[in-house]
This record gives sequence, C-alpha cells and structure tokens, in this order.
Amino acid sequence: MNNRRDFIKKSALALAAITAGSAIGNTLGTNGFLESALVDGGKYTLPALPYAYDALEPHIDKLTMDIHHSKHHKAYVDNMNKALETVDGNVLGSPQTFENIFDKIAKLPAALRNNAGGHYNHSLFWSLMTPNGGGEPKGKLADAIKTTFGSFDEFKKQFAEAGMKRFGSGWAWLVETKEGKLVITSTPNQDNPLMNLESVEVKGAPILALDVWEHAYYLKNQNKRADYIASWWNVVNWETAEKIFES
Ligand code: MN3
Repeated sequence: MNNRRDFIKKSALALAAITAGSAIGNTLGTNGFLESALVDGGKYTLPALPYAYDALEPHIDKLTMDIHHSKHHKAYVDNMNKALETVDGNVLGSPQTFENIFDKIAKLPAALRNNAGGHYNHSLFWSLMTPNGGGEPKGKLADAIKTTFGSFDEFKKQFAEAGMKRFGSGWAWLVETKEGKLVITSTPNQDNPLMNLESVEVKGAPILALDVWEHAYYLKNQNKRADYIASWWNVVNWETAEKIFES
C-alpha cells in the first residue's frame, strides 16, 4: 500500500518536473489531484474523486457523478491506454505525457484524441468542483476577470453562453493564452485548448472547464442544459482555478 502510494507520488513529481514551465505544467503542477491521474507503471489510471459521489448534492446529483466518473471517465482512461498501444513510437516520441500527446495530436489516431482528451478534461473538471464551492474568485483571477469582462456577472453570462451555444457535445473553457489574455471559448467532443489543432479556436492553458455533454446532466436536468449550468456555478472550486491562474 505504502509502496504504491510512494510510486504514485514519485510519478506525479516526475511528471510535474517534466512539464514545469509549460501550459500543462502550470495546470498540473499546482493541482495535486490531477497529478494523481497520471501514469502508473506505464498506464494511465482513473483518479479517485477528491470528494464523495453525493458531495455536490443538491447541485449535481450522486447518480450522475457516479456514472460520469466510474463509467464515462473510466472508459476514456481504458481506451486511452488501448489507443496508446496502437501508436507508432516514432510519431509520438517521448515522454508519454499529456503535453506531448496534445502537441502531436494532429498526427495521432482519432481514438487517442478522443480518449486522452476525455481523460485530461475530466480529471481537470473534477478538480474544479468542490462541495464548498461557488461564490466568486478572489485575488489576481478576480481582477483579471473584471478587467477582461467588465464584471464577474458579465463573465458568468458569457461563459454560460459558450456552454449553451456548443452544439451537441463538448466543453466550455476559460483559457489563458500565451499572451496572458483571458478568453472564453468552447470545443467539440473531447477536444481542449491544449491540442495543437487548427480546429481549436483558442489555444492556451485551461483555467476553468465545464463539461456540457448530456451525460453530465441528463439524469437530473434532462434536456435543460441551462439549469445544469446554473447549478454548476454553486460547486465551482475557485481556489483551484486561482492556483492554476497564478502559477
Ligand atoms: Mn463528461
């Protein structure tokens, strides 16, 4: 048990070292939970949630959290590992990190794009929610949001719109670009702003991520995505978002 824990800790530290200073390094390095999602003995693993399945009630229901994590996210992890077995090592190169995979994603199989994206996006998403969440961000992130969008309410409105306008399945994001600008964007399917793809309109480091796939809300909210987004604001982990932004 201890050996395993030590191994995971070391793997996480190694990964943080490899990716330090990069966009993903900034996202992962300050985010202990996300680090635990990473390679264990050469395979990617499903991280345990940092809270119980019912902890986000009444805003996000227990059954949705259970199925979303133990079935949907697990499938992305398993299929990412399977897809990696099919990849030509010369195309991917090393190290086998999210950063390297997303950088080369245009040349890699679609299965890897969908499932590495799914694993990364969900790991980040869980870490950006907490039972003691909601309210407003503080510090530098709060200042940057006000400067960029005029007010926190205006930011919320534009972010919710990005989630509402995403046709079909996908994600809404608050991204910090290379130039240090905050931008709201969205991606289809399991694409994300770290992927080196022409179709990704805004590239940069994710600060906030919202899953707008129907599987994220259908059991509780059915077709009412707007209700789900309104509930989600109550569980946003602004502390984590602030840490990512300030790193
Ligand atoms: Mn999902």
